[in-house]
Amino acid sequence: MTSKIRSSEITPEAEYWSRRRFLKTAGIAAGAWLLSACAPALGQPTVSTLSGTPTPPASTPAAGKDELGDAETPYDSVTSYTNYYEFTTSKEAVADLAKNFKTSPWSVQVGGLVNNPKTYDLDDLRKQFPPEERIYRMRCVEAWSMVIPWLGFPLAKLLKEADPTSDAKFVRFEALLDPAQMPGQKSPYFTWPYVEGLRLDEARHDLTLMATGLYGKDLPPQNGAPLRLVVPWKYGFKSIKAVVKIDLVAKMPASLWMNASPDEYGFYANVNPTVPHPRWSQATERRIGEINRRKTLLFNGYGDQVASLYEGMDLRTDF
Ligand SMILES: Nc1nc2c(c(=O)[nH]1)N[C@H]1C(S)=C(S)[C@@H](COP(=O)(O)O)O[C@H]1N2
Ligand SMILES: [Mo]
Repeated sequence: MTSKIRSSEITPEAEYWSRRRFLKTAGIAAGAWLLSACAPALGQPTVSTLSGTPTPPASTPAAGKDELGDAETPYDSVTSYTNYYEFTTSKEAVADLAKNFKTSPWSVQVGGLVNNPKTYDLDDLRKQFPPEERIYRMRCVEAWSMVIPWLGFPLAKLLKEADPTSDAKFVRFEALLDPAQMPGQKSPYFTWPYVEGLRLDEARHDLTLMATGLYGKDLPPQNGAPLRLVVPWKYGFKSIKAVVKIDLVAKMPASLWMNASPDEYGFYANVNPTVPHPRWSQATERRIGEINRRKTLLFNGYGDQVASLYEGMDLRTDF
């Protein structure tokens, strides 16, 4: 059953529900649809895959919204379309490859230029810093985006306890290195483990979250269980998954992506529609589940809260 609906006739809500139903019923075909929807080089997806006149199932709660009124991306999409190069470069294949990933026991080593270095057991960390819900937009550098309701705690709380010394200027994050569990780490194209970094003031910003869950549940492995960073005003690759080490350092750390391709991926990686990626524009994005592209917002729409961090900087050279 297909119908030729022009995209102008599809309300966002109707599209949301048909998309949701589509994902549930279409199995692997949904992955193929998403791929064409998200790869910048490929064309627009056709709407002929959508069924007409969707009716929401009564048992499903209405989707929440972020502070701009954007609807949360359905759970199925958030958890089935993920970037996680430790497993594979195929976004649709991560969830299955990661399904047996061992997330317990898990410890996180906090150290470097701090007065209180400590290795935390994840269960203790979760008890000490109870999770709060934050609905954030996630904008991948590949020009697709989602709205995700995270559970987590502000990194600032953990940093306060670690007590950085006056020499500490940056925070360096390291993900798990375990090629036996993570087959993508056999790829010689990247310098494993995955590393990311923030300036100390960015790391202390209240928006910067250490996430342990999404949609009210524990993080699934493909989304970075049991602990990942979320920095909503930066491109998604900054939000490192499966964090095992957090170090305060004096010098700007080199990330996996800076090592792989320094002209394409800078340290700051603030979402910026006026600074194109060398191979594609960043002016617009595809919100997963929507037909038409959206304009990308400076700092992913969080400018009121974070622009002051970058006063006096040239965001074109410090990209
Ligand atoms: N360890 C690790 N973290 C990672 C990645 C990765 O490959 N490995 N991919 C990044 C990229 S490119 C994006 S867009 C986000 C995606 O997060 P999500 O899959 O939970 O939406 O995770 C980021 N964190
Ligand atoms: Mo990404």
